[in-house]
Amino acid sequence: MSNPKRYTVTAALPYANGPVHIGHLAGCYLPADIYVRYLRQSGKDVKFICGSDEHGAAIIMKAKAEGVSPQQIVDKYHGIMQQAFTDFGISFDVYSRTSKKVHHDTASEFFLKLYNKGCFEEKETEQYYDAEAQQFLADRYIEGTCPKCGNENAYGDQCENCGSSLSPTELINPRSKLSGAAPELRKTKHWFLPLDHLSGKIKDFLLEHKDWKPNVFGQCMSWLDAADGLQARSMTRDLDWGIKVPIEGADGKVLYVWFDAPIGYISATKELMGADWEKYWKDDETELVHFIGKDNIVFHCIIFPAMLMEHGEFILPTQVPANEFLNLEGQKISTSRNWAVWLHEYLADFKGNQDALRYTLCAAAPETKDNDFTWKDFQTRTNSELVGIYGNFVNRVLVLMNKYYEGVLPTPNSLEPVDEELLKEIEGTPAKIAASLGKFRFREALASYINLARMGNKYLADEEPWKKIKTDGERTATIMYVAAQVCGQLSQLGDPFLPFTAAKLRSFLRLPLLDWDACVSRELLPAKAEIEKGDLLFEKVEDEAVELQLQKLKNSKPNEVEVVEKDAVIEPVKEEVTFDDFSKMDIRIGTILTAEKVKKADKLLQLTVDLGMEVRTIVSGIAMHFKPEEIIGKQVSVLANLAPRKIRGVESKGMILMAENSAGELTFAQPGSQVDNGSVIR
Ligand code: B3M
Ligand code: ZN
Repeated sequence: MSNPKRYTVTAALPYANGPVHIGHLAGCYLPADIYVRYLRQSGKDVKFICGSDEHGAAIIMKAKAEGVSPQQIVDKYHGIMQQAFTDFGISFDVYSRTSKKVHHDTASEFFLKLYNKGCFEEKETEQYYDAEAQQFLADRYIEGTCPKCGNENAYGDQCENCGSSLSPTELINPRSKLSGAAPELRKTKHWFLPLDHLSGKIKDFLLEHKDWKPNVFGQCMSWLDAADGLQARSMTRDLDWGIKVPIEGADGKVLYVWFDAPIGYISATKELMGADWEKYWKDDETELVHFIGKDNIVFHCIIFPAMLMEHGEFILPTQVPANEFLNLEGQKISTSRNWAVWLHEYLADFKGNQDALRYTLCAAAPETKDNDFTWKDFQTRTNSELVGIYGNFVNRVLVLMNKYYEGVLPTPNSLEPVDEELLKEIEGTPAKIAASLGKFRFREALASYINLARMGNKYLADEEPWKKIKTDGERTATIMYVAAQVCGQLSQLGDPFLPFTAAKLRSFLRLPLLDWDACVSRELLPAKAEIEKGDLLFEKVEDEAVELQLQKLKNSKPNEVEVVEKDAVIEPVKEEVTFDDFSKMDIRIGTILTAEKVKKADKLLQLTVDLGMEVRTIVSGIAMHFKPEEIIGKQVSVLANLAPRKIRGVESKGMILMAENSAGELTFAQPGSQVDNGSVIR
């Protein structure tokens, strides 16, 4: 839309089952905030909508793991997240929660409308049921191997490795997260959104948005073009936590969390605007922008739009600027392994230093591909760019201005080309940043902003007013006047990126926050304006602080609660056997003498093992876990009387015994100390 009347900007509703970390910020909340601050400053009518997503199996699982009620979980994390967002300067107009009545009502009405229009297909299907736990299993309660990429820990609704959206029955080797057992299929009734029948409409809609970021548009197209196309998706679940399905005969069923959550954007707008909410959702001249992380693309670009289309009264998203993922110190951020930088902890450890994190997260944002956050990089950027260039420049200007002119801006004299050049840059920067932000290129926008500080710093260093003051008062006045204009512009255009710093600087300069268009000026501070001496804008990040954070990460124990939630797939004990059964097995200790890869078989190693009485050839499927050279000489347990088998043309006599954890990692079953080869295990 070229000149929309208003903007509804949403940021993904975070699940209220854990605090916010830097990955969330870089992927979604920070770019959304920058964009909205910019729109506000441009005088646009914009509402920035967010809130906690308090339904779904993710919440129930967390409650189970912590041994408290789902309500206690959402209350706790809603509070932590809301506080952290506020303290970090994420300027939502409303931060609601999906447990509110307005949301339950809105989502129920939405469902009913679709139901009454006959939009749903009512289907009796077979669903996974955990007989031990006596309940149907929500998608997130089922894990298994992704049929698309082979990731062994894919969820029933989604594979986080390849981004595919899945249905639980597609998983290979499914297992229940409740009991670890293989679930069984049972009949249950649900209401499906027939995405298969809607795919024509969805495609037309998407094809109008070739302007979306390539990573977003590409993912949408691959969905549509998938061999099996779009599938009907159930909008209800067998669960007892969530919004009750508002029709007869649906006892024990709630709305699918991905049905109710995006409607949460609408409910939150109602909460914010009261009777005036509709134009933000029903007027064609409203631009609807969803900021999300890449794992939410399908829900915002396909499923929610399909819901909105079927409903009929709503506008559709016009932009979905999703980012990729941020890694941390070279590893994937992981809640379960506690490998994260939690926002509330950062805010406590680096008090008053919000902008340093905002700066690094924006400068290193995973805009087009996954990117890495490192504490070293954070330190370098803060110390050399913010403290060394920006802060240093502003401080010099303010101090000199007070020293030479008692804080009153001098009148400039004739301008030299260097002055003109800098003034032009000041004047042109608002448009440059605006152009970048219009394309959701936040890194580029920030670079233009910081470039201004860089140029100011260089100007001052080149012109050396501290020397000229002794010989050339006229020239010095001009230099100081021009340098002050850079400060003025930094204090204005900084609001989206570094709001705390920009506000501080405006207070030193005694400037209000001006309209973006008013910043297209080379004189934000007229001669005779009075400014203050101010104070340092940024704090240096010391080596010790970095060391402390790295240490914290190193010591970060897997979060036990989360581990229970994610990895508790300890295999149940197999059927009982008699002692006789057991004693049929001949398990011996042997030493691996040689090991080499089997040609054209990625997983196989061919070993020779000294079993005391003889040396055996054994083919073992462990090549993905061990390099041949690292296992030679190791003592291992061997099932010695397993019937010989030919594997890839090699006769394998026996089997190496391994311990496999729930993550599929292998270690040898080994004697505790060196023993004679051929020793018997019984
Ligand atoms: N709560 C998923 C997530 O936090 C989900 C987003 C909802 S947006 C409507 O990744
Ligand atoms: Zn996958």
